[in-house]
Amino acid sequence: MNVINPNTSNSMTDTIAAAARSVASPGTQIIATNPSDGPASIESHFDEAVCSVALLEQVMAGEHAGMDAYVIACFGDPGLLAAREIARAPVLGIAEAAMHVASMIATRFSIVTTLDRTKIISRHLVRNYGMEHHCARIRATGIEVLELETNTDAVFRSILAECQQARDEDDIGAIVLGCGGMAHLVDELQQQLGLPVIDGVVAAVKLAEALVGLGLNTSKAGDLDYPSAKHYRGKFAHFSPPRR
Ligand code: 2AL
Repeated sequence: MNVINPNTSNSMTDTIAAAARSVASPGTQIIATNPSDGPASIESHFDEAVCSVALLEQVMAGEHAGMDAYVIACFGDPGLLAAREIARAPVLGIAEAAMHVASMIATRFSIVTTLDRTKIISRHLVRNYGMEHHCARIRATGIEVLELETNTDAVFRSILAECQQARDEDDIGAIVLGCGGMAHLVDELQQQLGLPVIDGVVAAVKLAEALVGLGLNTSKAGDLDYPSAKHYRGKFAHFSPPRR
């Protein structure tokens, strides 16, 4: 399984890889990657658009190598539907996985994410995934994505404080963490909060294993079929969808 961190932070990829491996079944090989080109962190629509290009290159390479599943380990699920179009194997986003898992163990959850401006990205996903009934509130901590890598006590305490407010004010049964770089905090947060805290990385890994176990691939009947063959010019020529 290829767990792709679409930002270029190697240390965040290590955090994500450790979380993924902590839940992976013995027969699952976790290949954690990040592109070498692109934004250091993803916290705007622009970051998302730019990172998607390199992310899709990784999925294309994975398809050539016969990868059996992909996880897009960024909470905006950038490039998810485009990745599904070019992949035979299942592709899961961590926001999608976390929200679906949360909705199965609690009727209502809140999302605790990074910067205020990223809330709109989560809000669009909540709507797209039909989670409006389940998502009580989207909360920002004001923490930048790369600050999570500093792993300081202050960062943890800010996230914990926002989660405590969510627990006490939002009438919820679970909290969804709104960044792949929060994966290492989930156990400690859950212990201190006394309610389920869901990290999308581990949720996506387990759901991807389930889909692989069920023998299910991305449907090529309908809108997720491979893009129709055409020529892409210039530096994007290698993306040209082939005739199949
Ligand atoms: C993210 C994430 O998960 N990784 C990243 O670079 N940005 N999402 C977020 N809401 O900050």
